[in-house]
Amino acid sequence: MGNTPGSTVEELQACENHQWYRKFMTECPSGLLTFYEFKQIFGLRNLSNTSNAYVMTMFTTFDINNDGFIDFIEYVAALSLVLKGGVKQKLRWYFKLYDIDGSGSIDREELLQIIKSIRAINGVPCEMSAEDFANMVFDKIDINGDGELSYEEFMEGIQNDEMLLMTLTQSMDITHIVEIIQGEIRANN
Ligand SMILES: [Ca+2]
Ligand SMILES: [Ca+2]
Ligand SMILES: [Ca+2]
Repeated sequence: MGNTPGSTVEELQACENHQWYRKFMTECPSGLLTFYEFKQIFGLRNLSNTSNAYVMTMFTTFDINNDGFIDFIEYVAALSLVLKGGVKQKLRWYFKLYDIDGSGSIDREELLQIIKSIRAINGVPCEMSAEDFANMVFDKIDINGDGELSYEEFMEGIQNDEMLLMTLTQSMDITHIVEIIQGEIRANN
C-alpha cells in the first residue's frame, strides 16, 4: 500500500512504463483499447452475462474521458490505482464501479450484481451466498436504513469495519485479473 497517492502514476510510469507499454501495444497497436481488446488483455474469455456486465462497468470506469476507448494514459492510471493505490483511492474507485447506474449511491441490486460477477470472475467458492453477503453489508453500513449506500456510508462503513475492508480488498478486488496480466508479462520476458 503506497502512502503517496499523488506520485503513484508517475512512479509507475517511471519504473514499469516499458513493460506495460509493450503489453498494451502488443494487444492494441492502435493505441486505443476497445472493449473487446480490453477483455483480451486481461485474458477474459467466455464470460457469463453478469461477468461481462461487470467487466463492461470496469471498462467504462477506466474510460475517463468517455470516448469509448481506453488510451494508454487511462490504462496506466487504472492499473496504478489497482496495483498501488491507497485504501481511500481504491474505495473511491470501487464506489464508482459499484454504482452501476451512476446515481451517486449503491442500492442492494447493484451490490448483489457486483458480488455475483466478481465471484464469477475470481472463481473462488464462498461460504456465504451473494444475497446473504449483500444483506450483511447493508445491515452493517446502511446507517440511515434507506436501502442505499451513499458515498459517505460506503467510505466510512468499509474503512471502519476490518472484516469488510479485508473482504473488499481481497475477494472483491480485481487483483486476480492483475495477476493474470503480471503472469503474462513474466512469461513474455
Ligand atoms: Ca478514453
Ligand atoms: Ca446507483
Ligand atoms: Ca443509506
